Order: sequence, then structure tokens, then C-alpha cells
Amino acid sequence: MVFDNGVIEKVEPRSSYYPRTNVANVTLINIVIAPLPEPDYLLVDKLIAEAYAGGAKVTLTVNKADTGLSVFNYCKENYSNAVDAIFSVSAETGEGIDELVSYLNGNFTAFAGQSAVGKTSLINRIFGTDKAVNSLSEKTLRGRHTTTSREIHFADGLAVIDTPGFSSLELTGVKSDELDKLYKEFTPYVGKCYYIGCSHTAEPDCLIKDAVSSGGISSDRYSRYLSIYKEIKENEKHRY
Ligand SMILES: Nc1nc2c(ncn2[C@@H]2O[C@H](COP(=O)(O)OP(=O)(O)OP(=O)(O)O)[C@@H](O)[C@H]2O)c(=O)[nH]1
Ligand SMILES: [Mg+2]
Ligand SMILES: [Zn+2]
Repeated sequence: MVFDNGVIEKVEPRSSYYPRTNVANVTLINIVIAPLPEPDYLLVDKLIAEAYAGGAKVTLTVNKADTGLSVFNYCKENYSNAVDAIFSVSAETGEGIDELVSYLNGNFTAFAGQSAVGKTSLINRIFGTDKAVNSLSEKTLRGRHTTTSREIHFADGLAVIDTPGFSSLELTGVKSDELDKLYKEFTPYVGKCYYIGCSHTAEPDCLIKDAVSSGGISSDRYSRYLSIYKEIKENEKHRY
């Protein structure tokens, strides 16, 4: 899709499709997390893999900076080489929003992530809209699902789709032997391990495992890679 000043000029053949966000031709998936609700990093990692599988860029936006920076610091430590950019923002105070907006410029972006992290609040802040936002339930601290439709917001150079929050994701479109290619920080090593087709799970002389030991790859990201790999393997067993 080619857009200019909020007008769709041309609709191009579909080039990418995201099962989770149900959006075609998105060029950037902006995953939103926050200190509360507590981030589900397994979900984040699946979203990243799914986005890269669809050919989009990926940004990680840590919202609610006004309530603390520990989640942002964790992300800087563990995701700097795993996604294309990381932002610390607050929809409440407006901090960090300009930097995020300049990155979104020229992209067709989908905001994705758990319910109540503030996807709609950020969109309201960016576009000056007044869409309904979630009230974090005191009991579960999880929030009810507030956004139910996928609405596109346009402004100069910006096109953003809000999506409903969710709490689980099955990577149906990703094969186990393709998973490592969806880890940006693995790319210097993939294909160079001792065993051709190394899955980086139990094989000896594995460059990914070496990089985890030497700190080049986050051990948290790697241990979640192992869980996701196992989950996909299980699903493949039941399918074939
Ligand atoms: N302290 C603080 N609270 C925020 C911030 N951004 C959003 N919130 C609050 O977080 C709650 C959820 O915000 P929403 O924007 O509805 O979250 P959402 O991700 O769109 O939720 P769903 O539509 O259910 O997926 C609301 O109570 C907001 O007021 C922020 O920057 N700081
Ligand atoms: Mg919403
Ligand atoms: Zn390996």
C-alpha cells in the first residue's frame, strides 16, 4: 500500500500476511510491552519470529516509562541485537513519543502485544484520537480486552493499525528448521555450526551455544528459543 497524507494512492499486491494481527502489507510490527501487565517474553519472542517470517521489521516499545525503567533495561540487555529498534515511551507523559514517531514514519505499522500494555493509549497520543482504553483490573492486573477491531490511523507519513491484545500465540506458519533464521542475533552463526542443519539444541560444536556462553547471545532469549523449538517440534509430530 502506498500512502501519502493519509490518502491511499495505490493498493499493491499483497506481500506479507500476519496471522496474529491479520494484516497484509505491514512493513513494521511494533511490539508493545510495559512493566504492568508483566511482560510475557515467550509471547514477545514468538511475535518477533512471526514478524520476521512475514518479512517485516520489528521494534520493541516499552510503554509506561513513568512507572519505571527496569523492563526497558532488561530489553536493552536482551533484545538489542534481536530487533531493529527499542523505544522507551510513556503514553501518559509523552516522553519518547517523538523518537518512536520518527521511526514509524514511512512505514505501515501494526501495534501488537498483550492486552492493557497501552497500544491504544499510544495511538491516541500519536494521532490525537480518543479511542477507548482498557482499565487494568485490580484483581488480575491483566486488563480486559478493550480494542476489538483493527482500525487504521493515518497522518502525514504515518499509517498505524491498532490490534486487539492477546495472551497466547501458536507459531503455526514457522517450521522448526526455519526458527533459527528468525533470530536476528543468530545470523552471524547460522549455517556455520559443525553439524549441517544444526538445531542448536543438543548438538556438539554449536556456534550458537558458544555465543550464549560468551555472552554474544542472551541466555534468556536462547532458553526461550529452546522452548519454542520444542513446541513447534511437538506440533509437527502431531501434524505428520
Ligand atoms: N502509567 C501509565 N499508564 C498507561 C500508559 N499508557 C497506558 N496506560 C494505561 O494502561 C491501560 C491500558 O491501556 P490501553 O491503551 O487500553 O491498552 P491496549 O494495549 O490498547 O489494550 P487492549 O486494547 O485490550 O489490547 C489504561 O488504563 C491506560 O490508562 C502510560 O504510559 N503510563
Ligand atoms: Mg487497545
Ligand atoms: Zn548450532
